[in-house]
Amino acid sequence: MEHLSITDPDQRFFPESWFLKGEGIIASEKRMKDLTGIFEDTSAALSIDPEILVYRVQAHLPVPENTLGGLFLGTTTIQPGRVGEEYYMTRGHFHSKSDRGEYYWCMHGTGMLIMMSADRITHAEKMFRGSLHYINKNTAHRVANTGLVPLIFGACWPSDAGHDYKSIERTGFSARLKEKNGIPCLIESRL
Ligand code: PAN
Ligand code: ZN
Repeated sequence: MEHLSITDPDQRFFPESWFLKGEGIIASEKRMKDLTGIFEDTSAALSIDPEILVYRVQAHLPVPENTLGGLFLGTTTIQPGRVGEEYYMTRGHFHSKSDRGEYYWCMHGTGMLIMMSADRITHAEKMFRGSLHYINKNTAHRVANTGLVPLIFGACWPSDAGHDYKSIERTGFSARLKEKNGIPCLIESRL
């Protein structure tokens, strides 16, 4: 970068779709076949086309993973849908460096941010266009789309946080978000 230079940004997003474009932006997708074991109702999960898209993530990673002092920014789009009584949702994770927090903010649709502390206390915050969420350190987090349209949210997290999916694969969250009588409710998990 030259002294006194004025340049265009290397990245941008499109406010209508929140699509990110530019240098250093990566994308990933999770289809039903990638989410084995995430939903409680395994026979309902098996009855859904394994190629169905559940969510897509785009992220801007300006520095290498594990860099201390940098930030990453992502957008996640979760399709509407259900597996049995559960809504389409992200896998959920703790951060590998468990004392790293994160911000989420909702840009489109409605959903629920489900958070679980290290001592397995689980609660949820409602997500809607304009909702802002601070995820504390040592807190597992996942998002469910409770609405009928795609849920789009942004995320910003430290570049040295990392993602620990194994703990959730092993022991899950202590509660699941299920639709009961048309209403999303947190229900104690079966072990
Ligand atoms: C988010 C999540 C994203 C997808 O960017 O990674 O919503 O969820 P899973 O990673 O649980 O599949 C974030 O929390 N980053 O730290
Ligand atoms: Zn995270």
